[in-house]
Amino acid sequence: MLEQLNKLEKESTAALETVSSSAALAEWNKRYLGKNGALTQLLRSVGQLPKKERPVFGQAANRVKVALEAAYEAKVEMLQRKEMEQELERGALDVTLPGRPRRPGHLHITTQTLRQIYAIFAEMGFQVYESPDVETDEMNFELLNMPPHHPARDMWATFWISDDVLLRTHTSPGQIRVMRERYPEPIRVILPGKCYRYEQITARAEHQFYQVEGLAVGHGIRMTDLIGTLTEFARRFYGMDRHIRIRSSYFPFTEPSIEADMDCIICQGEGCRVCKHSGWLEVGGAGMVHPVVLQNGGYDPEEWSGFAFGLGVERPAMLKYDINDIRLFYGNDLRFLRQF
Ligand code: FA5
Repeated sequence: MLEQLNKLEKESTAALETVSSSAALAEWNKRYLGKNGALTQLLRSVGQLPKKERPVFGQAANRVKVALEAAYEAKVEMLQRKEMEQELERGALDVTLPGRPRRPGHLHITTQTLRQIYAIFAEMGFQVYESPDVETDEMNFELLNMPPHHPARDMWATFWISDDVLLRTHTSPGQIRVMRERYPEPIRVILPGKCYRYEQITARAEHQFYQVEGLAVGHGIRMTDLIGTLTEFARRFYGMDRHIRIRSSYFPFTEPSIEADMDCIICQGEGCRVCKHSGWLEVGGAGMVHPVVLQNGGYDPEEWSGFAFGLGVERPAMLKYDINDIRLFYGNDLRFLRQF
């Protein structure tokens, strides 16, 4: 029987060498290792041997079984690799195809506009100063010369958080904060940030939007400095041939107060739909810092003077890039955002 076992080992090993497909391999497995395979049958017949020969045969048969099973596993692996290679050659899986690219993100149009504004004012010597979005009634109104019940408070529809805490309606409270921090230094800062108003949302008005406040405090600062600064801003932002006009206006924290307009960038002052046929577009509100406000910031109005202005951010961007609806800014529609 040992001889039979040796013969079987030689024969099955030789047969395995010639196997070249999965089907043939399965057939080989059935023939030698399967339930009724040659090796299995030989193992079963061990009982016919005289008792003392059984251990020697048993050991030999087990060795052959382990060897054939290992050879079988190796063949399975080899055939799988071969089949994969053949499939690759046939081109079923083209591993050279580029992956799906991820588009790199980019800065939001508001951030881009803010950075343009920072760059323009930086060249005129203005630093950026940030102040909080959540403010007190005192900062947002009282210290800006609007005591409780002052009718001018109605100019800003307010989101109140409690009786004396609110979401700032404008960046102007930053004026008080920066003055109190910098006194007795002269000041030249811009204060950018988000503002919140309890307002109807329309194509021109959001309830959250950005402003950039400007504040200069020093000795002998005059209205002409303010006009020059706003003119320079308009020319750098919209184009060097812009003209500015000044109208008188009212803000409780500036005296005198003005509105600055520029000639319409669409019709060059002729009159069109964008400027509502007036020839002029709003740039922002401004004025000379009110003596009460200077005092509240710690600066003696007898010695110091200053100017302040408040610019929108989305509205200037709408004009510059010809955007007809402010709601597009924060609608998160990539088809809009990717255009800038
Ligand atoms: C003010 O808020 C004053 N604090 C500006 C100021 C500062 C005057 C310093 C004098 C000295 P006003 O409410 O006009 O002013 O707002 C200023 C700008 O914010 C507007 O010109 C506009 O561009 C923008 N703005 C105001 N409300 C909205 C809104 N609902 N949606 C989008 N932009 C707005």
